[in-house]
Amino acid sequence: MYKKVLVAARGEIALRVIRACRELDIKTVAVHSTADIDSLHVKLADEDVSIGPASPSESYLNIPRIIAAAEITNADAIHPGYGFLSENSEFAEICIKCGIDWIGPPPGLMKKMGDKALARNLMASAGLPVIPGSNGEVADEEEALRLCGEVGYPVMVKAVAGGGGRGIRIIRNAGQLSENFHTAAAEAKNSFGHGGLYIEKYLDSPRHIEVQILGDGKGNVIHFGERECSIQRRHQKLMEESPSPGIDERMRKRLFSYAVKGAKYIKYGSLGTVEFLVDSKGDLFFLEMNTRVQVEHPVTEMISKVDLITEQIRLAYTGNLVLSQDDVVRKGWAMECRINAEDTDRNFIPVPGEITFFHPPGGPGVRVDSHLYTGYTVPPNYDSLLAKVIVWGSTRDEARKRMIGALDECIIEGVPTTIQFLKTILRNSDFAEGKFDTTFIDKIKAISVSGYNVNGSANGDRENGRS
Ligand code: MV4
Repeated sequence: MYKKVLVAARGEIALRVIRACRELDIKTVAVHSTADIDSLHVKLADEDVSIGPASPSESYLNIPRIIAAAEITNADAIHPGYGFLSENSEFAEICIKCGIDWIGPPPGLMKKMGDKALARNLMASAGLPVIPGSNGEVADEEEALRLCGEVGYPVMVKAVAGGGGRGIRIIRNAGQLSENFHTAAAEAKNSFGHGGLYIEKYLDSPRHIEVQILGDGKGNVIHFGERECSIQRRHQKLMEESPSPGIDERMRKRLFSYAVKGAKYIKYGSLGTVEFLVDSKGDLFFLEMNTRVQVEHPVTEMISKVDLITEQIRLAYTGNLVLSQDDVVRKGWAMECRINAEDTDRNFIPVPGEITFFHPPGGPGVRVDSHLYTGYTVPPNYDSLLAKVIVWGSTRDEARKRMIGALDECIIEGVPTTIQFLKTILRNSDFAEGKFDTTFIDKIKAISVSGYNVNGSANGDRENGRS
């Protein structure tokens, strides 16, 4: 097994990888910017290397500095976590060329799946249903106009190099297409370095459901079930759960079959997630494939009792899948809430600052993945995720109620958090009945803004677990 792994990540996911390495008796190297010198992942790693100033481009996105840290600490492998360089195929290639193992998919596959238009074509070739739209990148506005005429409005114009909601627009008519096509291309070029666009029929009010897979890169792939991810605000997932309350067993089996089929077709290696949209008619379509571990992976770990990060590291080292599909037994219901340092009274603006008091929830079926500690200062330079609370219950309602209790217990003082907003969602009757899709947050915000009080007193609620 590896002797030493460099964790090229920060925050809670860096801690998560360090914990998996610790249980595999692997020494860990943390890299950190000067803004993260007091971070928990630095404290818990066996070694740490300061790689530069707070700015991501000079630290967590800086390939030479991360490679240098791996070389001076003699790390055998790099785990990228999520975010930053985790889906950067050039970084993966450089690691491998420098003789450092990449704990992730082969760079060529990362590159292919990072081209969202190519990913669509590959999955269509594998026999997966894809959303009607362009066959690859559209050449110019004329081709886009013709295609939209064929597909029918509304359509979604998406950036080939985008993903996760970045660089997408809903276009409702030809006039809007002319206005938006060139700005969308320019924005994509500016954001992703590539201005290519592709087109898909816009699916109204879909559910966003993803399937966790693990492949050995030789054509063997297993899945760990689905995750319901429709509770999103501006393409940022707020809550995830498994199983999905919105599909039946037949649909579930189809999702698994397509996800495994697609991953086998491209000979996928490592952890991966195949994302689908399920429309109101119950048709499912491939959306995109993520070539990294996801924020929401603990939901799958809670229902399958599999340590996905450990399996990913084992697979990177041995090249073989230890688990068979029959080894994956999913039981009960799991839910995850992402707690962010955001002010819901001010349009969810991120608010960094000192955590003056932190008390995580606990008890049966409650897991907290967080890098917080009392006295820690949340820097302004990175994402606003403070903690993930994940619960398990034998039924969905048991999980939902356990989550409400866990959020009630969770005390985070010093910065505003989204805890109360999350509880509003959990208490909503449509949510409680599993009746929601990707438009839910827009609907609930309309409801909650009217009767919702961020101080939590309006509904007799407790702000941050304090009365
Ligand atoms: C779509 C869609 C409907 N039709 N594509 C793409 C990135 C992912 N985060 C969400 N994406 C979507 N792609 C087509 N052809 C609906 C979504 C979508 C969504 C779109 C807008 C606002 C919120 C959303 C939440 C989940 C899914």
